[in-house]
Amino acid sequence: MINVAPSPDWTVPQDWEHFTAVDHGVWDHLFDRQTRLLPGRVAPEFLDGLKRLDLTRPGVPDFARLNDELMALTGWQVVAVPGLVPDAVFFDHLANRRFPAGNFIRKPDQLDYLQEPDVFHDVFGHVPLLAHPAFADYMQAYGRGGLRALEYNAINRLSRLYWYTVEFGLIRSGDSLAIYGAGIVSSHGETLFALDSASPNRIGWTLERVLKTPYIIDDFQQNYFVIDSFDQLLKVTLETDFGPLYQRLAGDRDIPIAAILPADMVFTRGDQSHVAGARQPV
Ligand code: HBI
Ligand code: FE
Repeated sequence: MINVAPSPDWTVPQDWEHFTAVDHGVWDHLFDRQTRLLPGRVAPEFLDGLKRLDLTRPGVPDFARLNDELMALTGWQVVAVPGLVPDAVFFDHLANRRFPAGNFIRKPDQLDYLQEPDVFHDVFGHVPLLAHPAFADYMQAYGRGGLRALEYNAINRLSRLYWYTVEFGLIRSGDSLAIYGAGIVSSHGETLFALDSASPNRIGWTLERVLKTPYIIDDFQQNYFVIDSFDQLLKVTLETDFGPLYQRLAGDRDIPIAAILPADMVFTRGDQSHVAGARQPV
């Protein structure tokens, strides 16, 4: 990658023409693998977004075309960035309904390996739900909250909300659970693990619980948090004044990463029924 002085918002032209046939082949391979796996496992709103945004067309998506559709649906846009951008820049994009997407794709020998988010994770993983009005508003609220958290020195705490919802969230779907987090839906291994493995905890989502729970970035998650609906996520986030909450939580210890608390609603595998405080069978 060429090192250029970044523009203040870190965006670069997508320059769609720079993607090679090999790049498009990687997209198609990953796309086919995930879209075979996802029906019945992912929130229906995700599949709906894929279809409405015409993401089923082959190849790395051309952002100009994608943005026409996305803008019309929810007023969001996708902008290209070279890779990870500073927190303040990332939050400012989200607060203005722009999603920064890495302007590169993993190599064919790295299909399951990612050091920085690439266009497959960012666009396939994140963008379909941006076509859903409640989720679209939630992402903007998160961006605004991030800018505010910078002032409170509370990024470490707020980033857990993003992690356990936008990246690794589960949602109730009838009597069972479905995935919606981009880190899961863009990963073959974690799609299976998050729903089927006996090892991770699946816990009813509450805002305070996730703000107090650390996470790991280099393996499948030990905790997944389950929302009732995207409306719930949006409502709680909009109605909470995070400033006083950060202050109140400041003295509290984090919850050990794999712990279950008596107040937790724990979802069990199989029948996916839930029992407060019960540990799921292992
Ligand atoms: N930059 N491009 C990109 N993508 C991200 O997901 C991202 C980022 N910068 C910061 C960041 N995420 C997170 O550290 C914040 O959510 C805290
Ligand atoms: Fe992501």
